[in-house]
Amino acid sequence: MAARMVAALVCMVVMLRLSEAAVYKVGDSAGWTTIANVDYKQWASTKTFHIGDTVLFEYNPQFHNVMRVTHTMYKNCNSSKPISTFTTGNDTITLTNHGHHFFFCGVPGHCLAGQKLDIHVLHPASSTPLTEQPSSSPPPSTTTIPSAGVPGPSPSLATSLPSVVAAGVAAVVALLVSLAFADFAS
Ligand SMILES: *[C@@H]1O[C@H](CO)[C@@H](O)[C@H](O)[C@H]1NC(C)=O
Ligand SMILES: *[C@@H]1O[C@H](CO)[C@@H](O)[C@H](O)[C@H]1NC(C)=O
Ligand SMILES: [Cu+2]
Repeated sequence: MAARMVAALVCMVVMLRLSEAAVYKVGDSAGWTTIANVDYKQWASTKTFHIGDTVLFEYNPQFHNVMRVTHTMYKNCNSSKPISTFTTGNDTITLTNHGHHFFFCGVPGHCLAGQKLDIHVLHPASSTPLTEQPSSSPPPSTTTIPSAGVPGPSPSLATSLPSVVAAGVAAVVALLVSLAFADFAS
């Protein structure tokens, strides 16, 4: 019962989050630029991005652009093969999947000057507890075997069998030994 209530709450939180898709203006009032010395890493670290959120790049398109790139290109400020390029000066990009989204300005020197942005969209982790719900079906009925010696119906029959065999062998050995001593004694 409690588990179902928790699951329902998690669902509600997820739905609330989805309906609250936020718009983040990159660099806030400074926008997407090199002259204001915006620390875009710092800017991103103060936000929690979710799937469905939008980032807005606002800049003068005469001086800047936005390139979406791979991690390798991001690290090296390599603008030779961007995934996509935006040039309007008012570019909104909706984050549709989790993980890292790498951007920089493709104008020579600007990425190296720090005009680069790594947006980490969180994995929708709240969905994982849903898969771990305790099963609502009744526990599998156990048929008790009325045989002595074998301890109940064990799911690990393979591991319990050798010990049963060993016990049997030991019993036989003990019997033979005791018989041998009985022979000597008589
Ligand atoms: C930039 O990336 C391209 C394609 O991925 C590659 O061929 C080139 O060698 C890279 N340049 C540098 C300087 O890393
Ligand atoms: C940027 O685009 C949005 C709509 O996508 C619009 O509301 C806004 O006024 C635009 N801003 C500028 C500076 O053009
Ligand atoms: Cu630039």
